[in-house]
Amino acid sequence: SRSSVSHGERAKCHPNALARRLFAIAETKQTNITVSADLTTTRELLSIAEALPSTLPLLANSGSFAALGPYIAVFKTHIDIISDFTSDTTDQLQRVAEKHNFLIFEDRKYIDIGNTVQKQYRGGALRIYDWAHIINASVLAGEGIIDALSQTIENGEERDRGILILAEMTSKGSLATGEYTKASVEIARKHKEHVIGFVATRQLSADTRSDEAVPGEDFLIFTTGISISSKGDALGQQYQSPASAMERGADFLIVGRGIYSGSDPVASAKAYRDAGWKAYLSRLEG
Ligand code: S5P
Repeated sequence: SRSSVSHGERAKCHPNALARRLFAIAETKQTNITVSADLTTTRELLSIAEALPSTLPLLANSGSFAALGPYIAVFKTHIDIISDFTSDTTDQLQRVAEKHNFLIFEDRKYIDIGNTVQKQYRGGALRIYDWAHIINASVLAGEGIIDALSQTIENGEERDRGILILAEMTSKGSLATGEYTKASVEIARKHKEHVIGFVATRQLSADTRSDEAVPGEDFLIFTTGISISSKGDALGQQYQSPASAMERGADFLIVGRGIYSGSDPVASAKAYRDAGWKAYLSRLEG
């Protein structure tokens, strides 16, 4: 199965340039970790990515400086929770991303009609298209949303842009199941130039795909709801371990509080990276 193929091999023949770049990053840095940096100030966001002297309570305990850049493949943001956002926030983040060789994923979860999401992606105060390599969208409203986002990418100057379809969710009672998840895969197949994969809790294309592999099809699975120590939170989040997620077919593990809310985010990032990479290597062997 394709899950036993290495990132390096997948990078060689993947049709999408951004996916190739991501596989190469993972291979070079030996990490499949996406940090979900759900922090609420520019300073916190930047200092968790890059070594900045931190006097903030959240990171002050870390002893030295938090700097996750070297240990992650992707840095995931919720840019609309930053209380002091200016374009400088994302300008600086882009600089750090280049320096540490990671991609930026804005977890905006587009969900509206095409005309609206184009404005939300391209413009507004956040100008997400300008700085986020990866975005995600729900197909609740149908296929048009993916057409709309793809069109924005095609008409823009940046070539290294990719879409993940939100095919499942980790929260309790999620309705993103069954037919919805199946439709997510079908829509992705029609938009392979720009849809690089899914946010999902398991390998999806094998479910809807019969035995024969579709040539040129290689969707990336980003799995959220990852924790080494917790089973969930008070608001319905449900966690599985890095090993379990990798077993189910994850390619990239998205970790939020498991990394940034502890007393030593760098040590936590290393622990998740080691667990994720070990599981990846044993999948290659198995
Ligand atoms: O199904 C999902 C999809 C996403 S993108 N479940 C999720 O939790 N997420 C996001 O992943 C969520 O918005 C948050 O940013 C992150 C999980 O954070 P954690 O602190 O629970 O690891």
